[in-house]
Amino acid sequence: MNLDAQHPLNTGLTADSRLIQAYQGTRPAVTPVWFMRQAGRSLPEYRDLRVGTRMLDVCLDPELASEITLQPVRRHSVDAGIFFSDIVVPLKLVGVDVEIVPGKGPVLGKAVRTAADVAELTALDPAQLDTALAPITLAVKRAVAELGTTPLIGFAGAPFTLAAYLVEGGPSKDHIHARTLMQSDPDAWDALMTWTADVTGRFLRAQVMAGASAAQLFDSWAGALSLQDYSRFVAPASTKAIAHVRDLSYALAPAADAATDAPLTHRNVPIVHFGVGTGELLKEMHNIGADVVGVDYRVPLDEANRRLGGTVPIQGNVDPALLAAPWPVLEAHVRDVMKRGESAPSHVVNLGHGVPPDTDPDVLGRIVELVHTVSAGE
Ligand code: 1CP
Repeated sequence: MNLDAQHPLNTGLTADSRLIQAYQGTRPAVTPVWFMRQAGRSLPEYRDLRVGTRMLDVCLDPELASEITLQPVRRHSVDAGIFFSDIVVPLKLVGVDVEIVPGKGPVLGKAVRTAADVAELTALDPAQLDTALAPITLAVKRAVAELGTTPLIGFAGAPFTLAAYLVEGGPSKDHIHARTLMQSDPDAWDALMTWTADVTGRFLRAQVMAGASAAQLFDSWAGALSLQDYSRFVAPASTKAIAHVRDLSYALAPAADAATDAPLTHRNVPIVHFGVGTGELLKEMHNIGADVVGVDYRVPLDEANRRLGGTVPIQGNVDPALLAAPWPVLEAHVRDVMKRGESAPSHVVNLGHGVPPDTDPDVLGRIVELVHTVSAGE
């Protein structure tokens, strides 16, 4: 389905941006860079705005959510905004009892541990989201209107990462209850994953329809799984989640010197897939229908590219721990990441996971400058 004519990919505002070029597999003249968790606690202006507010209330306030989305773009001149929200927002909107506890993360009123719990959860109708997502649509529209030629990335949690929170009842280290459930009751697991894919897929689609130029699926905790379990118990649901945006396309404006009756070229909205500790899963994570694979800091990009077969645009993989290292150490690391990234068809510089909250924001600005000047050969 072609996105509407006002969408920034169709108006031409973002279709030729460095980010979208790189996501489409073309190496732009200057390498694009953005940071996972670039909005948030590392920014004093974010901390000021958040005083006395609850995280999920902020996510559902279009003015605040769009403002926070814009803060890191203004400050760091990154090549993309990432929509400020959270992976559990669609769960909240469909009626799940979930809160985001400061310093901890998402906490559920009740853990989903049995087939009966799954039946109770999946009785909540994902179609409700089509109206409940209105504040998200509004926030995306506001942010996109301000971003102009800078593309906005929409995002959602992959079914497994969301299921890990649902089954554990909150953050956990090795997601052991979720991994038990998939093996001990595959039918209940399948019902849970299918429902979650529908809920999170609708959240992602709403963001792209409202103006996001790319979509990123975060399967942050997929690295807890073996390749075999990932393929059997997770990949099919991630494919279902992505199917909600896989059909969305835009028309490339004909080049100025091309004959005006030349047929328009349609491109799919690019989809990025990222997880932590997923070095063994990279190929499978591409195969679920993603265009771009995000790589954490554990696998060097030339090796990641080899594992992916040499044809897949990659994103990553500066080690977040080095953001607090002396600049010469960090600079050498970023240059090494860029060098190794040259092996892939195209590369978007990012971190191997999110910005740590105590990061000096000036360091992020210095990385952006370094990536842009080094890649431009200045
Ligand atoms: O009060 C606060 O500041 C709460 C901290 C916070 C923030 C800023 C949470 C709670 N979520 C967010 C925003 C957020 N979450 C964004 C947008 C900001 C940006 O990227 O610039 C995004 C993309 C997410 C996605 C998210 N939430 C993921 C996937 C990405 C990742 O880091 O792996 C996950 C796993 C979550 C769950 C979550 N929400 C919040 C926390 C602290 C956590 C992780 C908890 C845990 O370790 O299990």
